[in-house]
Amino acid sequence: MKSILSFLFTVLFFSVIAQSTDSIRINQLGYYPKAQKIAILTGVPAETDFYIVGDEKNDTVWSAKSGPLVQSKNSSIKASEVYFTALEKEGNYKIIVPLLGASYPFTIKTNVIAPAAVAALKGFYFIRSNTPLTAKFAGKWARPAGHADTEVLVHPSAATDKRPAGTIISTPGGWYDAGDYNKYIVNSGISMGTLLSAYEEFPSYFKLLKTNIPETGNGVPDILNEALYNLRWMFTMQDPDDGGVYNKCTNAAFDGMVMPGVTRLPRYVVQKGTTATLDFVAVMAQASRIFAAYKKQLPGLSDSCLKAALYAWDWAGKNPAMEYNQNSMNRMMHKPAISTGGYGDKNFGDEWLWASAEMYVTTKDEAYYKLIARNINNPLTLPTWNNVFALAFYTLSRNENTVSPIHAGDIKTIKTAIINMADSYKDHYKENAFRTVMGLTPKDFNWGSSSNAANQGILLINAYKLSGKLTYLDAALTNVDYLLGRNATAYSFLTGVGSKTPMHPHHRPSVADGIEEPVPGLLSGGPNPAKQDSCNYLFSEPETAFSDTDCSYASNEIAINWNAPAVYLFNALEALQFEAGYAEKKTVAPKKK
Ligand code: 9MR
Ligand code: 9MR
Repeated sequence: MKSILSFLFTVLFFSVIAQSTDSIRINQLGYYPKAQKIAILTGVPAETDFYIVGDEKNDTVWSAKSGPLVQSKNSSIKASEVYFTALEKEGNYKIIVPLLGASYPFTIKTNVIAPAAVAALKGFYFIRSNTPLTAKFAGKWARPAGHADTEVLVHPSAATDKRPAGTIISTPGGWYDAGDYNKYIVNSGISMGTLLSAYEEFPSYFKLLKTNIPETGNGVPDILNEALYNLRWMFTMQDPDDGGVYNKCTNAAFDGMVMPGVTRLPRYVVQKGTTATLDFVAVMAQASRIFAAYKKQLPGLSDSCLKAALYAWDWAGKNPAMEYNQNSMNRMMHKPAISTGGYGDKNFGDEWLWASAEMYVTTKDEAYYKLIARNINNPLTLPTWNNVFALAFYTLSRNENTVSPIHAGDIKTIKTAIINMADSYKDHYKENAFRTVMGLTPKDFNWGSSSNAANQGILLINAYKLSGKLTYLDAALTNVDYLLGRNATAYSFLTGVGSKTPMHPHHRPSVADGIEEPVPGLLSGGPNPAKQDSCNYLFSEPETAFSDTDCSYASNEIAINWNAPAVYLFNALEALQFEAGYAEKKTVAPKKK
């Protein structure tokens, strides 16, 4: 009895401690020396005393009171701000709140976001499909290759005269989409577009970034090496007989929660579609112009990309609105029925815009501009897998110099749209309880909400690039803080990065590999009050509806279209920290001879 009581006491004691630590919301990596520094307290009155102590000697370096209580718009939480921007000295720290205890440790230093920047990109290596992950690159997460996909069946929905149902084709490689083991062209589209754009925006930074993958050191930047792994798979998804692109390479139904390659169920390529084909066009066109600079290492690649893009464009012209509607496909009694992710979308305007923008910038052929002009006046929205409109705006403004001066008016329209949207973020985040751009509206919290935070950050970075105004970058940084822990859940959403990170993502290898820590560098989907998975959630409000259980695919899955904008955002800040004045470049003292 006594031991039960003391056990209960211990459990209670530690859960109170953990809750207190969690009540001090910080960026769990830390802050750049000269950037804005904010932490948020919850569950305490306004103007609560706090101290900041050095991690090792525990001497107080800063003390003040938190701000007034702010009611969050996205939950019942009342928050008060801890503001310590003027603490610029590099070091390891903790925030002490006598009412609560100590925060997780954090660091103030140059390159402070680098662990997240590298890990998020490395995350893509960990979800490569048909490659064995070796200990040299994967550490304790080494595993054999997954699905080979060298014998994939043409599903009846995709049958043609030349490739009747049951034809065996080979479509190996590529990343797994998410927690599941299927490979979807639509979601590859936005993910590849985002990674390639990150490179196109910051080439000199990425030329130096290494992620310890098998290709590292081959003369091609690792972000492009990683993208190329998936690009090679995308090529195989184009029907050589007509240029159209299959929606996905998939099981009929989701695999169980087992390691990849354990199940040997048949794999299929299913029906071609206009969104898949146009996303393919956009990626191939963008890849063609980016890999043109690597002709020595990758001879012929750039030309092959353009050829594939042109062929797919041709198919899309003949099939301008072919929807992938999995339910109606299944109603047509095609066997087997397909129940994996649909990524179905019946609005084609944004895919047409993105594909024509990439084709135009790569080829400078005015014929593509006609389609750009047709769609350009639609409202700018945050990118999602089913709305890639913004990717066209980013590409056109980034490559302004290749756009003919006769379209100067349109470029102005595009820039204004980006700046206006960025203003709506930067002008209001200081009113937000967590002082982040994320969560200005409860609508930010849906399936994959973490990607909204990352994509808002990217929008702001584009605005900074266009205007040179640092306030946009300051605002982008608040969403870095959000993703790394300054949020209503107290989680840093990137596995393995930060003190409190998801331990049970809906990710099959992380569940099945017998290793306690999940595969690192994967961005959890984040709060989603719709809770479509009906799993166990402790909280249900928009910004708290997060469940770190592997059941929860609606709040705690991982996915390539969420990791890609995180790669962009974290690396963009690392790339810009010096020109922004957030940090000073260390001059390395010359070595004495
Ligand atoms: O694992 C699947 C995940 O990748 C999807 O996002 C999710 C929604 O389509 O579905 C998951 O699979 C579940 C299926 O839908 C229902 N049976 C249990 C499966 C594993 O949780
Ligand atoms: O990210 C997708 C989300 O927007 C949809 O609401 C959801 C249900 O259709 O599907 C999500 O995508 C999943 C895909 O269908 C299968 N692989 C896992 C993806 C992430 O959960």
